[in-house]
Amino acid sequence: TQPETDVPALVFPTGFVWGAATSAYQIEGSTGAEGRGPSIWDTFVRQPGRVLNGETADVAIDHYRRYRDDVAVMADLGLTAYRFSVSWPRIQPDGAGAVNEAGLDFYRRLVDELLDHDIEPWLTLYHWDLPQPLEDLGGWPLRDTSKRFADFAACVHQALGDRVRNWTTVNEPWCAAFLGYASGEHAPGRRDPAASIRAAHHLNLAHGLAVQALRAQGPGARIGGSVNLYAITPASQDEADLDAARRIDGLQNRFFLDALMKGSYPEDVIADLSEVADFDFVQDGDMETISTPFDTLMVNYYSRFTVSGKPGGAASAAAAPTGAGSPWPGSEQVSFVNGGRPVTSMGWEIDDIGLLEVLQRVARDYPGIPMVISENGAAFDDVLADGAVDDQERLAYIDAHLRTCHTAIEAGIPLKGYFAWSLMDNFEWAWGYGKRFGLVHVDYATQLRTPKASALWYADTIRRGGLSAPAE
Ligand code: PNW
Repeated sequence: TQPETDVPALVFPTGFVWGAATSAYQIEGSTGAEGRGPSIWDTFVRQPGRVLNGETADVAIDHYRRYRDDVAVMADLGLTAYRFSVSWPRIQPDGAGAVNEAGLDFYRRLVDELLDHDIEPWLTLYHWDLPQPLEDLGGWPLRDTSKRFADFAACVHQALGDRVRNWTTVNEPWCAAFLGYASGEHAPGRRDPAASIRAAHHLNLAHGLAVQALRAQGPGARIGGSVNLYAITPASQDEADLDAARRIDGLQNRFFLDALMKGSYPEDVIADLSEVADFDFVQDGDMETISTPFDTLMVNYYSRFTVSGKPGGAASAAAAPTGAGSPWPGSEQVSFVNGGRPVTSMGWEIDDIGLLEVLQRVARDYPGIPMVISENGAAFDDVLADGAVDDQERLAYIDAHLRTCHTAIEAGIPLKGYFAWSLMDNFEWAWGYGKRFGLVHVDYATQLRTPKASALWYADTIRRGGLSAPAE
């Protein structure tokens, strides 16, 4: 192998954001501490059969108490930015009204610690931990939840807007709506396709109302809308497979992109959903609210889906181990097959070219919006041996996707940053602690953090500002 020189062959632009991401429920633990209320995930993990091995996130990786150590790890890696989410039930235990200052204080301390280490905080307002009292009232299928979210957004911005510049509204509305309310593999675990479409609309509305609530407090915030996008390939050129690909692209990608960026829902998706939903929940002005201009499209990218219109494949590309319904309302007959690529331990196809397709597609169909990769990464079965984790597969995954980012930037696509998912191993939702996405290994028995080979390589990449030429 060649020695790593300090001049990388693939140089990223000055100011490129080099980050890593986490979310509150997956890392914090201390779920009963200092006035925090219950979230839908606290309820869900206690129901039998919802999470592999019945694991909970009551302790998770104890970040609530260890955040100073974790910021020190980030500083060691040389991250220029850290993406995290705030726990709504820590800040508003009832989901509305009374504010728990102790909850806000935690994020004030975290943000100050980040700023002290020259790490830019990128704050996500909602990463799936809805206060349980709001679910009891109806959850995301209920329109009022969007308004409660806008109030929450205003409250957090009032407390942290002086020191946090980058704000993201709703992480991956597709997952929150369809894994939460259609397939039921995520909290609150409902299997009600009609309700899931209402949830999707109200998550979009929550995004738009939050953009307006933040803007109302002044021009300081740079606001991001989040989507999880996939490259999608039909299993063959048969009409049934082509139609399946159109349907999945419609529900996964265009339903959210068109809403946020164009203020409309795609006509073909509305038609696909005609047996499920009549869209009577869309009120005058909603689509204008949802498409209120924002600053950055936060793109989470993991994989390519290969889809077929014929039975025989899986009901989804990413199904939980606990069994679930379909997360594809109106298109339950579509089946997911392997396209012949290597997979991660989630079974997700590895395809960095898919990331380029996704970025090109957004740049072409929704021109002008700056983009940031807000999540990208892979789970593998890591082995800690002699105090180190030699995770070459994860390193290669991130290397390949960063090369694609460089290609995209060279092609003129306005890509401003990259956040690896995840900074540390953590609670992987329905998979519990069974899947490790971290750059940093966590020993769940001792909470010891150990940077993996991928973390050391990422630190080196950040320090040099780019990547070496590909090995010959
Ligand atoms: C994203 N799917 O979740 C989330 O934003 C993270 O919290 C999560 O840990 C990460 O990706 C890895 O899973 C997803 O079933 C969960 O298609 C499931 C799906 C997609 C994204």
